[in-house]
Amino acid sequence: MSTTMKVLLGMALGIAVGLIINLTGSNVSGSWVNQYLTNGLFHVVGSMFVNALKMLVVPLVFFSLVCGVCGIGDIKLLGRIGTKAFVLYLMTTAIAIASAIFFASGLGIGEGMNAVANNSFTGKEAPPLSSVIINIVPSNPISAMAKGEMLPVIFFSIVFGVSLLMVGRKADSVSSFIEALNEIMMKMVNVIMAVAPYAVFCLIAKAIANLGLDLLEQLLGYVLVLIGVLLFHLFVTLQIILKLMSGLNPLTFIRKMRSTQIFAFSTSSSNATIPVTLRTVTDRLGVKNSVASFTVPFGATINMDGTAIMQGVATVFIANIYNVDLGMMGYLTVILMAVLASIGTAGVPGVGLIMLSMVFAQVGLPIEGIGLILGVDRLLDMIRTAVNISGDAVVSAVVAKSEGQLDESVYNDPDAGHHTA
Ligand code: DAS
Repeated sequence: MSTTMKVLLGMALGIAVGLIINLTGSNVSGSWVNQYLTNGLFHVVGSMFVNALKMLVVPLVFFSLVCGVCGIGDIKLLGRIGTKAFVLYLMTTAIAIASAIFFASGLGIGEGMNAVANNSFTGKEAPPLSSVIINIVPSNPISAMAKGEMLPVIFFSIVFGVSLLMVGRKADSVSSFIEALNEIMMKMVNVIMAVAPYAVFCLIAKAIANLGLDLLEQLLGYVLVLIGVLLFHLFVTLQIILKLMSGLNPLTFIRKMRSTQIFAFSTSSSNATIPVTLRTVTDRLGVKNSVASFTVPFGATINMDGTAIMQGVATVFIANIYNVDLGMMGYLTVILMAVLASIGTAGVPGVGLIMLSMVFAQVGLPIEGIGLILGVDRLLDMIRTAVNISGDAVVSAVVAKSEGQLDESVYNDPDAGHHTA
């Protein structure tokens, strides 16, 4: 049985057990159910899993970012094409999360729940945006890593990666050592995610036992709004950007990208989809390999519009569930964090959720809120990964067109590259 199915099964069982506890009124304080199950076993297992997610964040971001920058291969590539791609990737991600926060807060998902966070809830106010920006540059990178301050860690990782790239061959041993460590981190994500079905059972059972059917309705709202915003971004926002910035036909793009999106959906991994995205972007969209071979892997590492949308919708949802008013500054910080988090998120299953703990910590939301959405995340990860790679393909086409590196006869030929699709 696949991890996705196991997580869904864990969620279903958690809902059933949680509802039995809630509807039979067994969760009254002082009852053995409350003491040994809801705030006992379920709380302990769920909190340990959330801690394990947080444990991965710093090393995952550092090694995947340094590898992502080193993967550029040639510092000159960071020139015109790299700058265009980098700016467009950040722009599409910022638009994605801004639209997510706009729709999610406009639709008021999670409002009226007034859940009480556990004592682990920091409740700290979101720091003013000016101090967030100043603190991007760490005075002590090791201290920033030790404290899990992610913006400085991301800044240090990028500078370290660029410097490593500039040193060139003399640092080859360091590059391969870091690549090995990055592989280890990817494997560690799989190891932690293998426990997810059991953790989902405990986290959902505890949440439903405490919050009852209302939470289920709110969770449905979260899922539907998130899917709606993901599809809006994929079929409206990205297509407007494609049309306005390259003049290319969006309908052709949507038709030709379908098989690649299905592959991304089934693997939940942008990294695993890189070869398929690369082949589609070159053989079917007509992007020259000299551009695609840089923009596609670069995008798989730093560009995650779908993930940023999830982080925007999830932040609004959890803030409403716990009745926390983030305010405009709070949401601007979320946009900055999610854009930077997407830079640091390698394209493997489940990492978007791991980075969500970083966004929550930055704006003072209870990390345990992740437990409320964990059960549905595996399924949503499939959809947002398809959105992530579509964003990579749009930017690749726009950059290639602007550089005269896109063959429009291939783009407009319905059968181009069909044999290799
Ligand atoms: N599954 C990740 C990817 O490969 C995205 C995420 O976890 O949000 O793009």
